[in-house]
Amino acid sequence: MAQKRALITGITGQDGSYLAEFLLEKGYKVFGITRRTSTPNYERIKHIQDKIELIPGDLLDQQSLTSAVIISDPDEIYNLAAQSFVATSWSQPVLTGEFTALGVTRMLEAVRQVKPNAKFYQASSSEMFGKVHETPQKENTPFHPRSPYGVAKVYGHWITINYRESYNLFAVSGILFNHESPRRGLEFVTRKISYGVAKIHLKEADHIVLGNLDAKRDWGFSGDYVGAIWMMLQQKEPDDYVIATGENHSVAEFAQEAFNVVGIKNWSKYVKTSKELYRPAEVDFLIGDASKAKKVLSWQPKVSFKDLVKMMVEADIKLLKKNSK
Ligand code: NAP
Ligand code: G4F
Repeated sequence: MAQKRALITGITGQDGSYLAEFLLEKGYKVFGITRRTSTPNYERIKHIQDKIELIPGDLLDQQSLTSAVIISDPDEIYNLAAQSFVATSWSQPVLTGEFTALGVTRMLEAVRQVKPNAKFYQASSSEMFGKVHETPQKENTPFHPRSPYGVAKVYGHWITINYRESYNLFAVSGILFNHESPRRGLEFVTRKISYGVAKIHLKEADHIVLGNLDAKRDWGFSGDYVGAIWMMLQQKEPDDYVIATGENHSVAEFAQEAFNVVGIKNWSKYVKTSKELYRPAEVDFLIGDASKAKKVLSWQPKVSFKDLVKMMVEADIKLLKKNSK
């Protein structure tokens, strides 16, 4: 059988790096789109860089996306690239719309024009549920986004379904709840906490400043979630799936568990809060129902909340020790 070919946008990001590893293990030829930066940003993929092919491109530039599809001639396309930080979407709402909403249409146009029989995955988000209309949230729960990011993701979700219905593309959307790892960006709350706790443990800092400690999220492990993404493209019929653990925890609980890893029980002594980190409109409570993915894709998460927190704190302690040498 011919070697399968995959094109990943957002390959330098958290999920892109785990997905590239996953596909290489399955024997794929992996291509990734990277945008031009003055300093290369390949930290998450440097261990596999000699095994993948990087193609320059940007979600803002139709021509580069079309060229990337021509060059890679993919069987499967994973559209993971986005302006993915919710807080930034209020300070850069137009850019967020260009990347996270219209960027999806640009990718779909490239697929439609160059390789309409390729399978296409869109990275949709539980942020689309926002001010939740039902609990737990599933595939047909109404959307009520609470940020320019969430609004852009709703557009990306529906344009994917629209291209499926208009042009008969195999285009699917994965509605993924929060997923984390030691490769998570430092601005997201879980990594901010794991990195902060590691610094406090190594006596490089004495506190962390956070925003809303009461928000609850359904946190899973990114390494588990890329398997579900791949499974969606292996189905006979295109369809959309919620991917989640079915368990949620508050930011305070995450912090408590992280301090617990380094033996600190009175965790609140080390956490300050700042109103400046509160969002103009908050998503208070997310918890997903992934029973469709369990039934159809035979997917379920492997890493528990406790193990995820431990993995992240231990990785940050190791990283800080290495950097101080
Ligand atoms: P991430 O770590 O922030 O990675 C985002 C990727 O997008 C990076 O590779 C980034 O490249 C790339 N990118 C951004 N703007 C671009 C542009 N204009 N042109 C080309 N590439 C661009 O995000 P992630 O956590 O891996 O998430 C992957 C996707 O899943 C995103 O679409 C996110 O919105 C969505 N999602 C994530 C979660 C989650 O909990 N992680 C949950 C639901 C949905 P640079 O390295 O150059 O910045
Ligand atoms: O870690 P966060 O920034 O992630 P958020 O907003 O849930 O978004 C992530 O998950 C989405 C899936 O639901 C993805 F689509 C999206 O791309 C991204 O990966 O914030 C989580 C919660 C929020 O309620 C926030 O208000 O933590 C609260 N929080 C409290 N203190 C904080 C902080 N968030 C950040 N980033 N930094 C804080 O200091």
